[in-house]
Amino acid sequence: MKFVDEARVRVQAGNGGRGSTSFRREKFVPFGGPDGGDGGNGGSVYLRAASGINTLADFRIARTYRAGHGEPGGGNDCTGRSGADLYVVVPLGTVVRDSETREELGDLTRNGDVLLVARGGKGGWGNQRFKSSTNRSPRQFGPGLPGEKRSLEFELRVIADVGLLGLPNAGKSTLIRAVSAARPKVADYPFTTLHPNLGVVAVGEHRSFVMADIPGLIEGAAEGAGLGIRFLRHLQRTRLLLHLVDIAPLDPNADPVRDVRAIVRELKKFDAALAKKPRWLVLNKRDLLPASEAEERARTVLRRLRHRGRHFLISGATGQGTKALCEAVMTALERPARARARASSPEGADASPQGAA
Ligand SMILES: Nc1nc2c(ncn2[C@@H]2O[C@H](COP(=O)(O)OP(=O)(O)OP(=O)(O)O)[C@@H](O)[C@H]2O)c(=O)[nH]1
Ligand SMILES: [Mg+2]
Repeated sequence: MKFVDEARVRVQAGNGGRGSTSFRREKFVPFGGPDGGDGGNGGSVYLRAASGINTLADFRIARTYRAGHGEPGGGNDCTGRSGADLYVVVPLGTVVRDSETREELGDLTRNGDVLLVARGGKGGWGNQRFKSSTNRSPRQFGPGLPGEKRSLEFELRVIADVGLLGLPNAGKSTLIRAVSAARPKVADYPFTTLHPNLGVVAVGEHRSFVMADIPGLIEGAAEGAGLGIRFLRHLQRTRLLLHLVDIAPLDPNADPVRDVRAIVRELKKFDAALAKKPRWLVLNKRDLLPASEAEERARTVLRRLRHRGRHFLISGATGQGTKALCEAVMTALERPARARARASSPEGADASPQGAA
């Protein structure tokens, strides 16, 4: 199915039913008094997150989701039936905003999370509620309140622990294929990947993390170059970024250092918080060079970038170094949040050349 990560929908809760005006009429009971029941409440509209779906494609056609109306009250103190609530199922990671006020109404990140988006109208009072010592045969009734109506915007941000970042052709999809069961297309032209792919990376028994592969990023993406930067939203929930760099680019004029910097600039333009996430450099395609030259190039790139975070020299194609990379990612994710924050600060940054194999 087509991947869609933005949608607009309208939701309309049910109206409350009208209260009833009725009087008790019974043999041998004169002046039976008012007995009009209340109207039923209108149904509400809720969103419910479910893990089975991973796109907003179902919402491509804008439509209105309506809950049921409450039924009118009846005589003999009968309350009207309430309108049925409506649960609209959305993918995990859906951020919900009111289109008019721009207010964020909720973020559904866990399976089964429920969010009320339009409250049903209360049923109106039946006439018996209006009786008093001075008005013993009231004819008033409550009309029932209208249900809430809203226009919503959904934005899907996939839920992953680690995100892959890099120029087109850096080898992101090749890496996720090598370490998980995800099967995104790999090809030697830029922008092969057009939407995010998620893969579960198993590291030994009962230890795993979720990796997100997104379309490649190029300089000027914030201004719309290439596929733009909108896909970066899918990295916002991750805790760690793996920045893939091709150390043996085909183009003789390509400069990996300049490219890394360009990507960091695009990250900052999109979201300063994203640019501050721990980012490890993954120098890829080592199989294309003799080992000594690959290591020499890696050293040069790291020195010129003054990269203080961790780095790895791998080949997604042959799998060399990918196991060590995944082990390190897993260990970093397992560390308590406080220790992680310390490790990613510049002072605590890991300057030792570990994981270089
Ligand atoms: N020799 C070698 N080739 C690689 C390696 N990793 C990727 N490639 C090749 O590089 C090309 C691009 O790989 P992809 O995995 O599609 O790159 P990507 O980063 O996902 O690219 P986009 O989806 O366009 O952003 C393909 O021809 C891959 O076969 C590697 O480690 N070694
Ligand atoms: Mg790709």
